[in-house]
Amino acid sequence: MFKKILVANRGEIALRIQRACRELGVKAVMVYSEADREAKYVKLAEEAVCIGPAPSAGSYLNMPAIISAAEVTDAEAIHPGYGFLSENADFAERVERSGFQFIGPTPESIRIMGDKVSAKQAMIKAGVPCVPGSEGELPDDPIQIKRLAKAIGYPVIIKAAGGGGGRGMRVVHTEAALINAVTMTKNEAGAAFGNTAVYLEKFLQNPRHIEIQILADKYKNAVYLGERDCSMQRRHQKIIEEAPAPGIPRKIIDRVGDRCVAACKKIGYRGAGTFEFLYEDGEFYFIEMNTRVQVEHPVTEMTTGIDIVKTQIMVAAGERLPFTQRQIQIRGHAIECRLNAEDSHKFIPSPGRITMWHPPGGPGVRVDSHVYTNYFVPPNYDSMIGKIIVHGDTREQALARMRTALGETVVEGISTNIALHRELMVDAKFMSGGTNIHYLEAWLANHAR
Ligand code: MV4
Repeated sequence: MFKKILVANRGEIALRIQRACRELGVKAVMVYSEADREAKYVKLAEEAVCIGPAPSAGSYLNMPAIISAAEVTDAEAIHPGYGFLSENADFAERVERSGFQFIGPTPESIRIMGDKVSAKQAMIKAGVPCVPGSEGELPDDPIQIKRLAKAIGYPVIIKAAGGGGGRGMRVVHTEAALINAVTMTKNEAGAAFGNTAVYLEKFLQNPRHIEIQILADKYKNAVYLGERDCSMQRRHQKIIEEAPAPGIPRKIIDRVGDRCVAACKKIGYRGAGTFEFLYEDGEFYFIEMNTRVQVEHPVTEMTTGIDIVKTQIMVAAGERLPFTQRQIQIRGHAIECRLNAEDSHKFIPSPGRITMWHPPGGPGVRVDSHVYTNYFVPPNYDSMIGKIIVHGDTREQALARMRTALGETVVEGISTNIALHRELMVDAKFMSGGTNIHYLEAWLANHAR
């Protein structure tokens, strides 16, 4: 095991990784920007290094500053968390060239999955079910493009190879609109990602967003830890996640989970990863893979009892996965509500000083948050201030525990989205389970204030 690792992130995930290090007996070096001097995990750290000014470009995205911090503190490995440099193949490469272990997959895996065309081609080859589409970059010839779209059937969606997470997409309903839409998407993609490659897919109108968590070691052992339902989102920002996905038969999950594991073995994937799928009419369709730990990892930790962050560190250190697929059981139901420093209905960010922080507690309640009373939420970063995660024997019990937890939570001094979560936890459709990716935006339109 490593003696010391550097945590190249901020906020709740920095604290989460620090906690995993403590449990493993690994020293954690925290890095922070000038805006994060007062962060809880910096105060709790045995070692912390300031890596630059508040804007991320000079600090959490500053590769030389992060690598220098690892050098001066004698860290052996770097955990990138999520966001920032976590899915940057060049960063992973520079980390390893400087003699550190990158706690994540190889730069090559990150690069393949970062290009959505090569990711999809790798998945098709590995037998993972994908959305019917162009199976590669679109050709330039308009006649061939039209032929492809006609074969797929309208509506179709044009996606940029360099996009992902909702960036660089355009839905097309008719052949008359097709070529202009391809040209526009290519131009935007060139400007945004420096890559004009686009591909075509059948547009699924009312899917759910279901993802499969996997863990793999360096010896081609891989397991899946079940699924998460992340359909409750607004503008590609998830706000509630849960596991298991309501109403999806276990045998369908197991079938797709097995395909994900086979794909990991085939591409030599290592570390934690997530296969994102759209789920419609009983079928799974791969869309993207995330090569990092995700915000919503705790719901899977609650239903499997497996510590995903600890396992990431263990496999990066060269240990074998400490469990087999047969030993992984899904128990009960978990729900996560993301707490954001923002207006509950208008979603305007609300940074500032938290004058009162009273987190919930009790059986089956977990709070992952770096904030405290008198903490100042800086305006420079994502507005998420923490997550409340509950576990119960059944979905009904988890919902009841979440209602109680949200009722206990007090955040004063800034606006938060707690009121929205309280309303959604008593919404009849959400309570019955299985709402699709459009549900929250439609609900908000009907609950305008
Ligand atoms: C789609 C789709 C429908 N059909 N692909 C959006 C984010 C990116 N990861 C992929 N996205 C979508 N791809 C096909 N073929 C609908 C979406 C989509 C979406 C997906 C997941 C979660 C929320 C979403 C919101 C709008 C659109």
